[in-house]
Amino acid sequence: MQLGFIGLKYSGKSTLFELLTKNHFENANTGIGEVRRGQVIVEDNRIQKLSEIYNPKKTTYAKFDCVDITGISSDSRQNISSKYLESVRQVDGLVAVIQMFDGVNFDGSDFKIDPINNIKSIEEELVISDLMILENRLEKVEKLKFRAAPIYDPKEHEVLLKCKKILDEEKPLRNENFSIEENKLLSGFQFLSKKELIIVLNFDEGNYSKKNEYQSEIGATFPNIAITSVSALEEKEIQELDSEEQIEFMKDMGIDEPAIIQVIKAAYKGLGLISFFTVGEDEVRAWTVKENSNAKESAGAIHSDLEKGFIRAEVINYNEFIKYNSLSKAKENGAIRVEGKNYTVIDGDILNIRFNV
Ligand SMILES: Nc1nc2c(ncn2[C@@H]2O[C@H](COP(=O)(O)OP(=O)(O)OP(=O)(O)O)[C@@H](O)[C@H]2O)c(=O)[nH]1
Ligand SMILES: [Mg+2]
Repeated sequence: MQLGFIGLKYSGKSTLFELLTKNHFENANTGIGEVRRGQVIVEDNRIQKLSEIYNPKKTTYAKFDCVDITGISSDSRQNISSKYLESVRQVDGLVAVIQMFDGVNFDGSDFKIDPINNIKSIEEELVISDLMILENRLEKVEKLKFRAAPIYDPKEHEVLLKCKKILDEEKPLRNENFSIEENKLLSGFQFLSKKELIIVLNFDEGNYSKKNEYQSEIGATFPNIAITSVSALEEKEIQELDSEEQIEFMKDMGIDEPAIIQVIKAAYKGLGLISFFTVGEDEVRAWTVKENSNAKESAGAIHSDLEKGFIRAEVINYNEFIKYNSLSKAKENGAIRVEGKNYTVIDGDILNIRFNV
């Protein structure tokens, strides 16, 4: 899974990126449009607890890949649609960082806090960028209209026109319903406005206390977008402290939940993801799959051999497991279920895959 950070110049993308990745990133970050890649570890108390119980050789948390891009001011829009946005085409979800503190613009003028217009212009840029790609393709498809399949695919033509209608109304594609077939036809275009968007309001210490007012106002204007509030710079400073001091400073700041947890939660929700676990003396590990994945597909997240040779899964949810603290005790109490390939895995399931290669 990959997240891409977008937003105006100086909004705090790199600060948030560094906070979330805890400095697990490549260092290249030089000019405009340059990308920097890193990893966010998905902190999960359940993995910590399982690791305490199993004391395994290795504990592996789920991870997100993140892409940080040096921003461009909103008034050089022609650049934004090309190189800058190209770098985020391959990501699964977009994190838009919105500046909620005073500062200066690219040209040295004073920055005015204006999240609603800020978000609108980000949406606009995503829509324009998609429209450019779509119109290009549409032109080609229309030229091929009288050729035989597979050169001309009327289904593709139809879905492109459907998208064009939405984008022409300046609406993002993400809120529309597409069939599985339509999604397949569209997947190659990697439309940006079709990706899940998460808004992160980035406050400074002075403005952080106004976060609830802002969030509800913005939420009313953009009801379909997940919005969270952070103070990236302050939290980055807090991250340097030892853990007891961290808790105290967070409390002082009125931060109920660290940015990393908030952003990960929003990403899981927005992208429709869940975690399942595997446990043992060698490794306790979290895996990330799409909601509604079945046992066989989930086995495939671990290894393709497990999917191909899938026989059955032994399943117990974490919430049930902690009543016993061991699989053998859970088994004695009949708490472990045996499920077939069509079982829908839910968040927190501990799976033991039986397979045959
Ligand atoms: N007061 C305050 N300043 C912040 C906060 N987050 C970032 N900044 C400052 O804003 C400036 C820009 O932050 P960056 O994280 O580099 O912003 P960016 O979005 O990556 O900028 P570009 O890569 O140039 O597009 C830096 O001087 C940061 O220290 C914050 O939460 N509060
Ligand atoms: Mg940056």
